[in-house]
Amino acid sequence: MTKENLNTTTRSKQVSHSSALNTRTKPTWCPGCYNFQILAGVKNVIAEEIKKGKKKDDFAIVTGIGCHAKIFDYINLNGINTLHGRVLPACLGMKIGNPNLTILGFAGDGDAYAEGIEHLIHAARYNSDLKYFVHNNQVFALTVGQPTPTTEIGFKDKTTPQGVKVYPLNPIKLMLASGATFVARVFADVKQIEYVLKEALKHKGFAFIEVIQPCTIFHPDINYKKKIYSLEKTKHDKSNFEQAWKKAQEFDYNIVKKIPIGIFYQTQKPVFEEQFPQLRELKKKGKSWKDIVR
Ligand SMILES: Cc1ncc(C[n+]2csc(CCOP(=O)(O)OP(=O)(O)O)c2C)c(N)n1
Repeated sequence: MTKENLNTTTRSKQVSHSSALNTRTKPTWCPGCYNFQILAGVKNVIAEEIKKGKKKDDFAIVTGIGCHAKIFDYINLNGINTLHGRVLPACLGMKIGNPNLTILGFAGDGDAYAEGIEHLIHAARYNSDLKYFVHNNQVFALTVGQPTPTTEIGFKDKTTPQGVKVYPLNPIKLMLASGATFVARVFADVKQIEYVLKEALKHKGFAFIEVIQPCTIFHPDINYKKKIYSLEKTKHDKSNFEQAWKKAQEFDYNIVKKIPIGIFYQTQKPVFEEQFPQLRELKKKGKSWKDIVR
């Protein structure tokens, strides 16, 4: 494919000069945007996987629409830049088409918790082997900063001049209640992204990863960095649902006293695609439907 194809929604991206994962597209995120941290962390881990023997074509990425979604143009992997709110159905479709793919989804908080909320609940129930990042900057950033379901009470913008009046959604609690088998939250820092993605790749099933990410323009850091502490440095037992539920309540996305980060909960449940003989067969043979259907 040529560079001119970059605006198409589904394509193999350009192989570039320096690293196999780089593209020729220059990032247009704002200077200091935390998306750069997420991009670097993800690329580092995938590059490491490739070094260990995985092929580039073993991975696929799916993004929604928003600032976060530009990541699609900056990682040279196959995938779909899909519709706003529809990251998870696209991921699931790809997984059913080729269960051998390692699929990473990237959504914004608007994308994931507003337009796409129904898919999130069912993705947690299905437990398909997908890794899903939510870039939570607590605003619809690309459309210039309107509140999302996780924006704090009192936040004002042009669409909400009297301030947000409704209590924010707690996605960690939502995921726990929906049956997710891997529930994590990290801060948008390259090391934390690397850590959580490595753990998520080892996990068999749906991995929900929320990334707390201030938006430098529309929702700057409101003391997040100072209030974060790592669950891994406490006695938190990630296999204990009650502990995870309790920890999930420490940050309600409204009043920021302390923010636990790390893996809240991890368990094993049957993986969606492994319950169908046809998909198990594809997996065993390392094939996709296109290899066997004429
Ligand atoms: C179905 C649909 N609804 C609304 C929009 C308009 N829209 C485009 S980007 C965007 C904001 C995205 O916000 P978020 O998902 O939080 O991502 P961010 O830009 O903050 O990374 C919206 C509402 C759209 N493109 N499609």
